[in-house]
Amino acid sequence: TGEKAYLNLCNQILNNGVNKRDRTNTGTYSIFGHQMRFNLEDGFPLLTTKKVPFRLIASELLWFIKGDTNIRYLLQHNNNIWNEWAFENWVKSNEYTGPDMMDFGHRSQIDEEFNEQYQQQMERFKEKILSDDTFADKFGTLGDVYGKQWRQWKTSQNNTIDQLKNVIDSIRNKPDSRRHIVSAWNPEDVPTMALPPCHTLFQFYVADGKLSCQLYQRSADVFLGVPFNIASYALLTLLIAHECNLKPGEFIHTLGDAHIYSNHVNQIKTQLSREIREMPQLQINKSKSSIFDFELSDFEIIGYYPHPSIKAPIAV
Ligand code: UFP
Repeated sequence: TGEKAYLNLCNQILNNGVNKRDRTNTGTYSIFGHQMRFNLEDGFPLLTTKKVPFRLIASELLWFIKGDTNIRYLLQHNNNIWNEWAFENWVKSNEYTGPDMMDFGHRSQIDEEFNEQYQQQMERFKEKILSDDTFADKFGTLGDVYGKQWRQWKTSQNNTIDQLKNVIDSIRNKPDSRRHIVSAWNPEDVPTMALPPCHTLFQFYVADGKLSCQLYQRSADVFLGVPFNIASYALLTLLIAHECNLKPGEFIHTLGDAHIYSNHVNQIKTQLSREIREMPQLQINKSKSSIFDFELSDFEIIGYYPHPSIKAPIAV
């Protein structure tokens, strides 16, 4: 269990993974169907064999929880992880007048001169999102991403469903229910989404006064994505447990296509050579109860002394 389970997954993929082509043309080693368990009573599952940026994970989760789909909130918290998706809206629009940004994701990784232009335009874009309301409304929104599906699922009757609020109510009122589910996978929206949800569906479970959560993740970038995904859902589970006066149980992470990109193999080997350190603890501001009221400053990670971070190119 815990970090060992993560490192075992990495080993399994390196040893048994099938060399498989993928959408990004990077090439992966992949296995299908895998499960890891993290006991949240032991501590907070932030990996220690490389440094994982909790601040980014927490601000992204708070953004989902608010039902916000505009990157402005993320930028206000110095979080740049969704920028490229919004930037694409802008550079493809007729309001954009700068140098051609076609295929910026790939080109910025292989062409140094282009990368400089791209960074410049990205800085301009961020500045405008932060300072110009109309611009932010127009180009900062990402549409049907997690926040939307969790809080404002569109129904055929033109209403919306607040899945997150409903699941918290059902955990409180009918803890034994086997229907504590939130789905981000909306088949109607999938064809038009830039990135169909990777964390597809999650379910809660209450027993012995403890709250557990299981996530089904359809596609998992094991080196770059999964360490984030583990910490994000662990945090979500702890926040909902806190609100529902339950103790933390387990986070169970079930993966569909679990892959290591071919250009992450050396990085994974470095990580596997490192020794696991003591798990950190998460402290939550106890004076707040509703998960809808939390801010970044209400969380503190203590006792986190990880090995250094490891850089790797992201597949686009
Ligand atoms: N990915 C993750 N976790 C995430 C996220 C993306 O692992 O939270 F948003 C990775 C999985 C895959 C890629 O490598 O992003 C998505 O590509 P595809 O839609 O082709 O599965």
